[in-house]
Amino acid sequence: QSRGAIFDLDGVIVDTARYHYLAWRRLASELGFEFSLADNERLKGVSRARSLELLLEAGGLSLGVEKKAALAEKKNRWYVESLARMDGSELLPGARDYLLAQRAAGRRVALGSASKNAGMILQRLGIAGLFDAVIDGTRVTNAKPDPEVFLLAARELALAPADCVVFEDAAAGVEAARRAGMRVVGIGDAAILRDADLVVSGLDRLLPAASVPTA
Ligand code: G16
Ligand code: MG
Repeated sequence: QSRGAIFDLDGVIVDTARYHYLAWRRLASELGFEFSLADNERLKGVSRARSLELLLEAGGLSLGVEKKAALAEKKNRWYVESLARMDGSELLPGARDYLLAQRAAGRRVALGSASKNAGMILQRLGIAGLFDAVIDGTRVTNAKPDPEVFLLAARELALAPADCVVFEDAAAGVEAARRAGMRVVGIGDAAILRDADLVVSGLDRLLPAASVPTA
């Protein structure tokens, strides 16, 4: 039985991937190329800087450091604009109930996200108070699949990595959790999340029937 539960944000608690995609597509369009939803798959769970590299690669562009910094900032402005309209209705099914169930079971709960906007997103969703520790893109140097984000989360929860279980939707995140020495529940497609200990389609699938509201 694990004593700590560490949750990824995008794809596990909320579907911000849609907003990331719209902003990246707008940037690609300004740069003169198309960026499809299929192209966007590779950007999931990956840092902003690395996402831009993948986008430019898809468009066959090679740009200088300063230009890239300006483009990443522009994309982030559009993304943050779209977050301003976000509220608790955008929580993925079962997310709030599952976080509450973890706390009720006495587990310590942490966020382990690549996003530099995670704090604001938790506030907008109204769930910031459900986390004992929040480790996000502002606090780590090495992006997933490096285990840094999850190791830091365990340390802040004052737990050993072996006492923690990670919930992740991206292959890079599953690898990061493995490298941290943690068990991992994949959220999404078992074919993509092959290295997870267990894969379910969403946190709602992990809720006991008794805690699913009947009315
Ligand atoms: C999320 C998304 C990625 C995004 C990254 C950085 O990660 O899945 O697509 O590029 O955060 O986000 P930002 O530009 O807001 O710093 P996660 O780890 O929550 O799945
Ligand atoms: Mg994710």
